[in-house]
Amino acid sequence: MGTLILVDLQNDFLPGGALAVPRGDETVVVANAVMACFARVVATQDWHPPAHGSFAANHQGRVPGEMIELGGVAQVLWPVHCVQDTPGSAFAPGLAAQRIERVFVKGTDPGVDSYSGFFDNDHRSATGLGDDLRERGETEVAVLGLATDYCVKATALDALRLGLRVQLIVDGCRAVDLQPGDGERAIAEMRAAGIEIVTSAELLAAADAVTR
Ligand code: VGL
Ligand code: ZN
Repeated sequence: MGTLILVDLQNDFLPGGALAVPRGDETVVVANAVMACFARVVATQDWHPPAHGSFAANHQGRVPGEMIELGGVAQVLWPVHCVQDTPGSAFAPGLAAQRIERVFVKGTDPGVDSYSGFFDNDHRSATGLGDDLRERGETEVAVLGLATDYCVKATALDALRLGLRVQLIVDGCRAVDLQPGDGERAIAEMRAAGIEIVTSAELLAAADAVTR
């Protein structure tokens, strides 16, 4: 049955939030629906200190969307978002968060960003998610959440690199699309890497067939 990884289903990524992902709110109902198809549900949470280096506001004269270098890697500058212990970093309203067994925070080091739920962007420090899955002998994960072209993609690709079988629940994801088509290109990249692209309807139909 595998582990479902919910990526960054947080207020600041929903319409009206600080880093709003278009139609990001539509992922919540999909997340809730597919939880029952998995043995275990875990989540990642973007969890930045106020002084985080990915915030344009922390670099004089810079605006969101510009590129800098942070922690030795190329970095898009973002609006201030998902600051630790603020309403913007809380899980989305309506998410069945009581079904989440463990939460892995990321982006806590002000000197480097972390799109992946497994490692910082410089791949030097880990969140604990990889160890958690390995200790449990997990071999299969499914990923959904926000945003397709950043944290979902990075999380799914890292899971694959760790040797896991990875499904992307595509209707449970939405993209930032800084450039039109970024989300579609991210999905193509994941598919080409060996990630299985599935829909929630397919998962639910398969689960139904097993219990019938
Ligand atoms: C994300 C940009 C900055 C994401 C997080 O969750 O995809 N994107 N921080
Ligand atoms: Zn962030």
